[in-house]
Amino acid sequence: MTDAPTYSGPERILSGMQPTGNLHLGNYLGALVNWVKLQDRGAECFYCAVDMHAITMPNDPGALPGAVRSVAAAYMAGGVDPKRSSIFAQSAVPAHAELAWILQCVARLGWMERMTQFKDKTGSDRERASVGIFTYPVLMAADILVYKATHVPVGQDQKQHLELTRDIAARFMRDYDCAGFWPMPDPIIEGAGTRIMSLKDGSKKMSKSDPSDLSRINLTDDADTIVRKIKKAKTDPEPLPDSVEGLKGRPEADNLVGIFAALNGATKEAVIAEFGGQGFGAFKPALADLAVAKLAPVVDEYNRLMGDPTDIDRILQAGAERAREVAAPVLAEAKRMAGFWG
Ligand code: AQP
Repeated sequence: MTDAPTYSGPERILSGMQPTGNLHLGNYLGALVNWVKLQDRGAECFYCAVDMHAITMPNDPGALPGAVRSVAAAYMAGGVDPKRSSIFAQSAVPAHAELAWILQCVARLGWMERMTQFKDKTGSDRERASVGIFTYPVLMAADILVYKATHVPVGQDQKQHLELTRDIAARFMRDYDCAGFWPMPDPIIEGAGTRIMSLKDGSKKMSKSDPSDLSRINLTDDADTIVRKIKKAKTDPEPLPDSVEGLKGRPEADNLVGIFAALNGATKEAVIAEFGGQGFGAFKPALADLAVAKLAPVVDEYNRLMGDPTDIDRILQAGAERAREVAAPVLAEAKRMAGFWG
């Protein structure tokens, strides 16, 4: 018996963020810092602003193109280099949507119904949710597979969607008898910042759509705002514990320690070794200083880039051209295997 062929193509990196508001510290520490590091891996990188995902929830179409530019500027301000990575708008590459339809016919309803983010995002209002918010993990699978991406740097909340992508790829290759056509994309969920929580409620993830701006640090916040938000962040009355285990059951303390660790490229153990036993009166100013030192250059660069929207558009155009080039043969092959005419 001969072994089924496995994927043997080049490594490729793909990830994206929704242009649904200002990017925040969670997006930055959970995903963007890893995107930047991965540019040194030698693999081609594709980083898109997923505007097709953005319309799954109520949104302002007039603001969407500007939001895409803002996301692109935030990527670059955070360290994504357009000379080494393709930065583009998802909607500028129609292959995402075309492949998504084929993959919707491969994914099973039962798989989709297990997606926890759909339940979180729609809550009790499920009947009024768009079909898009239900099927968007399949579009995400298409975003990844259309480039044959081998690695996908994301935050913890996207782990389940990556597992779904692998299930869809495996099922497609089985149904269409094309083992080795797609890689099994690996999530890269690394560092102390893979799940940054709200500054106002340690049980909720930091999110663009949280109505309270005090719940998050935006990548557009100036130094005074960052300091104020950290000062107002929810904590408990106890000093920081002497060991990381002592953070259990203290979600807000755990979150602030995690943010410090992620900003410093360190571990929670290292933070506890330095601040264990100290109160938030001492820890918060140190965290605020660190956050300002790390984020102020990003905010300055973002503001500079946003001053020249024409240049951002030029980068988005070039990125989309390269993305279309890579996606076209993958889509053509998937269509051929699905038996489409022509
Ligand atoms: N709180 C977080 N901690 C760590 N990583 C996070 N990510 C998002 N929030 C956190 C990661 O950022 C990337 C882009 O996320 P997204 O913008 O596409 O969508 P999202 O996960 O739905 O982010 P938001 O902020 O919660 O947006 P809204 O409020 O619009 O739904 C992903 O890699 C994600 O894991």
